[in-house]
Amino acid sequence: MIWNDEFETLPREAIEALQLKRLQQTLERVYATVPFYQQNFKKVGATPADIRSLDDLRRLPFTYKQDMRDNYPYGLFAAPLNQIVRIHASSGTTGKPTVVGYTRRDINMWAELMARSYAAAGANSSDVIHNAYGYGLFTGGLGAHYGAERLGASVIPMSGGNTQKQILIMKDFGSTIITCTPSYSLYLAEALAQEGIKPGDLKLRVGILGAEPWSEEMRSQIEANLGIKAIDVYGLSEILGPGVAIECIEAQNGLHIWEDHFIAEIIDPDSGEVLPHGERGELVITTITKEGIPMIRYRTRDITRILPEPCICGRTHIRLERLSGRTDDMLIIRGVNVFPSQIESVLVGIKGVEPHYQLIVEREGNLDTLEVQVEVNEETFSDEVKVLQQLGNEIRKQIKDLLGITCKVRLVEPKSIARSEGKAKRVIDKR
Ligand code: DLL
Repeated sequence: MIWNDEFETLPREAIEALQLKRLQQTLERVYATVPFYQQNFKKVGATPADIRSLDDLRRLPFTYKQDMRDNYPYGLFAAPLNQIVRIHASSGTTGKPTVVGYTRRDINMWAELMARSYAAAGANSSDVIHNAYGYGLFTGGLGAHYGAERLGASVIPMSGGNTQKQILIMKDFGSTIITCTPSYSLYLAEALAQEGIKPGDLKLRVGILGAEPWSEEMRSQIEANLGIKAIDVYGLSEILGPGVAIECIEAQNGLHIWEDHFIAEIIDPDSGEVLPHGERGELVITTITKEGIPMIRYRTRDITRILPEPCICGRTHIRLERLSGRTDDMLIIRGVNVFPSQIESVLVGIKGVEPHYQLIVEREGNLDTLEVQVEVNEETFSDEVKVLQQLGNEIRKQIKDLLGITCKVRLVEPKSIARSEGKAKRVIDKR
């Protein structure tokens, strides 16, 4: 179902005209209210009035996560605190959190976009939405919650953790949709299997999964283990939270980014040059309707490309290819760029191992080393040493074939790698 037919199916020219109008309003707003932007624009000798076309946007400087830290906590807000009704923050791996504020209108817009996203994922007002994203400073919980209410569905505010209780509620309350990270959905599947609950025993039919990179192979596994359709949802707190882009259930191929609220550019992360549609690079997003903390050309660090072809679902908003990782969790191992998701795609395709893994990167002398730790399943674990050796060799060979790097493979006991209730920690970089 298309939630907002008028806006989701706008012809391209109309989308672009709307984007330009909203962009100009946003630029006026930040220039007048946020000293950081005024200074930034002055550095390149531009004022909002100079941005007369969407192409002119590339004249403006980028905004980085570091700019948010430098203006911590409220320095980039474009509305006074008495108009801010909600504050979220993302923990970040280093240093201070990045803080975002929403006006009442922003919260309303977010609920609308999330409702739109649910509808694109095939949800409707009869659904029982089991929301296992964490509630709190993280945007996942409340973002998914408000959208589910806006859709008119029945939302169960589970938050993360307490897997036994999740299972009980899921069974007894008849949850039809689960919202959580892909890694947690696999963990849930495992816990369900352990209790002898089969997918058919539940009413679950769709998972709306995001907040971390995952692979196509992992999707197949989740769909099989839980008996659901797994839909990829993307977002980031700096821009909004969940609901920036989502796959439609019709195609499950690329995430529609809501272009009446965001302008997406793909750039070469090194040169900063804007790349043509279809080329892979770093996603840069400009918000064009936000009041609390508008973002101009925000460097997401997420890697994707724009799929400009029309989609079978009838929505006209462009699609982003599944996000393959970040420029900054991209590992460089002996000069080779490696995304954890690439290794995952190998592991998921191998019989006898579970999709629970960790990558340990170290440096011995001048040489980077990669160790892939992966769990084997119960059956394989009790097999002969020879079988395990063969399995390790097979994984090593496939990774070598795919990436051209040699790694160490350590097969570990079932359930020995820490499970996460939120974003999985895949990489331990000791360099
Ligand atoms: O993770 C918002 C969110 C919540 C999205 C629930 C989807 C569902 P942050 O904590 O600010 O916000 O982290 C944002 O997570 O820049 C990506 O690197 C990564 N990410 C989010 N969704 C996906 C996805 C939330 N579908 C960062 N695929 C982003 C790959 C994703 N990476």
